[in-house]
This record gives sequence, structure tokens and C-alpha cells, in this order.
Amino acid sequence: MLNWLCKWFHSDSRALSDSCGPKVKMSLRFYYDLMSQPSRALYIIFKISNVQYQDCPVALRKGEHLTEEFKENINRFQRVPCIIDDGYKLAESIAILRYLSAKGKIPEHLYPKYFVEQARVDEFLEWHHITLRVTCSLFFRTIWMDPLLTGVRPSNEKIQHLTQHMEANLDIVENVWLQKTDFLTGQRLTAADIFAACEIEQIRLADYDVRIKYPKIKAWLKRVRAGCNPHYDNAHQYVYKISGTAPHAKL
Ligand SMILES: N[C@@H](CCC(=O)N[C@@H](CS)C(=O)NCC(=O)O)C(=O)O
Repeated sequence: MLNWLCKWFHSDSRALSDSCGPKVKMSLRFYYDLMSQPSRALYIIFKISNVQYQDCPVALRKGEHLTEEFKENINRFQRVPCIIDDGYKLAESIAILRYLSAKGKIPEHLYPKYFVEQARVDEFLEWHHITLRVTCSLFFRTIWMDPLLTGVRPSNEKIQHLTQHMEANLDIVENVWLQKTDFLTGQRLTAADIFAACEIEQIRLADYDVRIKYPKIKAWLKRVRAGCNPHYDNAHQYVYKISGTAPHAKL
């Protein structure tokens, strides 16, 4: 597993200009890395919605987003996901979702147009960004990514602290968002579920098995995966491979 990880981490990736190579010219370019949670969420949403785009993978591990060219021509914040739609540059996954929904590219069942239903999905997305996302990504970065880059492992106290913060938000997903419904904002799968699931899948990499303490999240993740496949598994192929945990594996 480690060998594979090292090879993958240091593997050559196509230059940005090549990866966006003009086989079929599309007006929408999508820049993403499947190791990035919001990138995966948009990737799944685009696939389900049949959004046509020019595929522009960006290898964060190779620092492809840190070049002057990327900053100047693609995203001034040097992050993924981002899009360029007919010359219009846009970053921030949720802004991209709303923009493409307004353009009629995202089906209403994923991101409702009726303001009352839309507000329910927005309520989750706004909550998610500064709670679940922040604490899950900090957990993943500190326990998985930083040691890979620096060779230094975090202390037990640090791990405990990060776990507590993350679990405070997982508790809210389990006991509040999923209290009465099959999905986070009702009885149907929406973009809210996809963003949250991608975030929670990431912590597999730091050996956290969410299924042990959280039976509702476990059952919900299965429903989200079933509702999004084959795109869900395609998006998570590296997470499964690097963590050594396919979805049906006993972690
Ligand atoms: N709020 C942004 C977050 C984007 C973000 O943090 N992207 C990360 C990957 S998940 C990134 O590009 N990191 C590159 C870096 O920090 O150098 C969104 O939802 O799109």
C-alpha cells in the first residue's frame, strides 16, 4: 500500500495545458482533484446532472495549483475546485453549484429552484462549511497529510483534541440532521448529502471509521452512495485505494 502511495504521490501528472487538451472544445472547463472533498462533490453532481465540461484535473500533490500561470489564468485563490465558463472564472464549490443551477444545468432534485426548498439545502451547506468541513479536514490534514509531507506525527493530545471537535459535528449530523429523515434535508438526496458525504469519506484516510459510533450516518452513507453510483465510487477511487478500504470492506 505504501509503495503504491509513494508512486502515486510522486507520479508525473499531465501538464495543465495538456490535461485540458482540446479534443472536444467545451465552453465549461472544470478544474479539480479527486483528493479534494469539494472537487469530488462537484464531480459527482456534474456527472449525475450530465453537465458537459472539459476535464481539467489538477494534481495538488504536485503543486500544479501553485504556479503563476494557475494564479493568473485559472484561479486567483490557487485552489480547486474552480471553473472557467466561456471565459468567466469562478471559484468556491457552492458558488459554482448555485451558478450552474441558475443556468439550468443542475436538476431540481439536487438543488431545488423553489426558494423554500432551496433554503433548506442552503441551510445545510452554510452550516457544513464552517463545522463539519473544517473539523473533518483538519483531522484528515493533521493525521494523514502533514505526516506524509513532514514525517512528523501529531501528538496523542492533538489527535484527541481534533477527534473531539470533529465528533461534536458528527454528533450533530447523526442526531439533528438525520434525526427524522433518510437524507440531510428531507427524504430525497440533494447536493447537501453529496458535499457532506465527500467530507466524511475523507477521514477514512486518517483511519477513522465513522460507522462504529454513528449508525445513522453509516446507513445514510450507503443511501448516498447508492443514489450517486457509479459516479460516487469513481470519485472516491483514490480514497478507497489509499485508505485500503473499499466501501464494503470491514474497516
Ligand atoms: N471553500 C472552498 C475550499 C477549496 C479548498 O480548500 N480546496 C483545497 C482542496 S480541498 C485546495 O485547493 N487546497 C490547495 C492548497 O491549500 O494549497 C470550496 O468549497 O471550493
